Amino acid sequence: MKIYLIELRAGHTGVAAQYFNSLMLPILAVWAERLGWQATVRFPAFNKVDFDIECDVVALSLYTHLAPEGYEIARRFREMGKLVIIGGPHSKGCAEELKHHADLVFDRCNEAAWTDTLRAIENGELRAGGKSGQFINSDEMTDIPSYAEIAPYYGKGKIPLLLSSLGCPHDCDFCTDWDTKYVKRSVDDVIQDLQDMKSRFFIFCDPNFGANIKFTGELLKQMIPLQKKYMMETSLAWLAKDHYLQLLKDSGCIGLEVGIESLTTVYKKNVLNGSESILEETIKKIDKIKEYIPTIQINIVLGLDDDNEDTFKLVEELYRRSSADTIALFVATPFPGTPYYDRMKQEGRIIEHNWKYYNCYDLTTTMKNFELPDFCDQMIELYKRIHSPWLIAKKIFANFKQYRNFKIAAMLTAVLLTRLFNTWFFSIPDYVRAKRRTQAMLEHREVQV
Ligand code: B12
Ligand code: SF4
Repeated sequence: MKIYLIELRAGHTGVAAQYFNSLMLPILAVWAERLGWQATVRFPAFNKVDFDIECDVVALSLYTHLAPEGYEIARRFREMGKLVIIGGPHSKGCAEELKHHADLVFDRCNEAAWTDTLRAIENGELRAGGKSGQFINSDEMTDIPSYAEIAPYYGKGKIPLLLSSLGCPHDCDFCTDWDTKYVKRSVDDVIQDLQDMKSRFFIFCDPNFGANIKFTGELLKQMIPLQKKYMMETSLAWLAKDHYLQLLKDSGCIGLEVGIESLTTVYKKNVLNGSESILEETIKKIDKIKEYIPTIQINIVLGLDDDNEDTFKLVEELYRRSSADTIALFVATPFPGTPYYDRMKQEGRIIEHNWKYYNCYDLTTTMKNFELPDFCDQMIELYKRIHSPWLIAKKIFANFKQYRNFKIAAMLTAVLLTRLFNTWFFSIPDYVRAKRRTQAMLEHREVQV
């Protein structure tokens, strides 16, 4: 039998996202082929989905902000008599809704559940076209196929991604991984994957790389002789010790994204102990990491309940004063299946029900300390300040002064110039539009009350 696996992409994605694909669909393809199925994996935008492809089953992986487009794709395939499966981040906490759009719905998936499902489809026990879809129960995934097996489905010319662990032991209330089990892969398997990987550069896409210090220390030690270069996303917790920073450097880490998340709300993953202000503590920690790792991006979420106007000044100060090279801003978004969503719903604060706005940039809830249009103004100002030409020049110069590496300085220049372009051509116009939209929504709400 034939399965067409699609991870829907936004028409306009960030520059970084165009250079790599995700791993879950190639993993599902490997498991399907082990059963003798033929699998085709694609990562298209809505208008590039191939509806003429020959297949019996379509499996869609959906992010929440792409759910409306995903539902339309599912509808068209179902009209053609295909059995449609939906999984991915959106399905966590949204299974009931998804049952109206798919024949089968997964909110997590391991090989046993996938294999049983495909066998049941082969035997005719699971069929397309029921009135309501069926939820398939699965345990967490604990094993993944090797890189050599995944690579043929991953896509040519893309930066390889690798997982050293699955899930996360932390419980940040806004994250869909807040309740997942943390599972380490075996060090030997990861090293074997790296040996099989031709590319010298790759990215670890673990939800929280380094969550287990002992395991990660062992892995990094064994990576040193391979002389690869890599980047990853992590939290501050384990980066306090010189020993691990040295290991990261020696094993080839050239960049990391640190999820600081907030300067007002404390998340356990960052072990900021509050002995001095979060701002000062964070700056010190970032500067320490920078002694070992040449590029650092900090990720910040704005609009949390403890945030107020001063928070915007603090975020600017954090970027200006620390040696972080880039900063990415996200708006607190209540993704279904998270404690944050449940709380926002309970407090009656969700004002936007169209999933397309759940993209971490648009506004979807009321905020405790802001009128929404004022929040948009603050975002516009912050974007302008953190991407001002002189601050960009200062960041590039500081990086070059510390590392004397032309390649890295050139890469940083390209990233920061793209951010400058995006600020004026996308972010500012987006927040001007968001301001109008929220104003209209709030007026409509007042009229209804
Ligand atoms: C790495 C990562 C990225 C990377 C790479 C993404 C990629 N495609 O690999 C980058 C940086 C590009 C990225 C970008 C974004 N990301 Co991201 N990302 C992650 C991260 C950290 C890990 C994802 C991962 O690889 N997990 C490992 C795999 C194996 O697990 P999994 O994806 O959870 O899949 C499991 C199940 O969902 C299921 N499953 C998944 N797909 C399918 C499909 C089928 C058919 C089936 C049956 C099962 C199934 O099986 C798996 C095992 O149980 C997660 C955070 C997290 N903690 O999980 C966020 C996360 C997925 N990202 C998120 C978001 C919001 C974004 C952005 C919109 C952010 C932004 N504004 O820029 C963009 C959108 C990109 C896009 N596609 O349009 C959200 C998604 C929330 C949601 N409900 O939509 C998450 C969950 C973080 C969060 N805030 O909670 N991201
Ligand atoms: S540490 Fe990262 S992956 Fe883990 S729960 Fe928090 S935000 Fe999610």
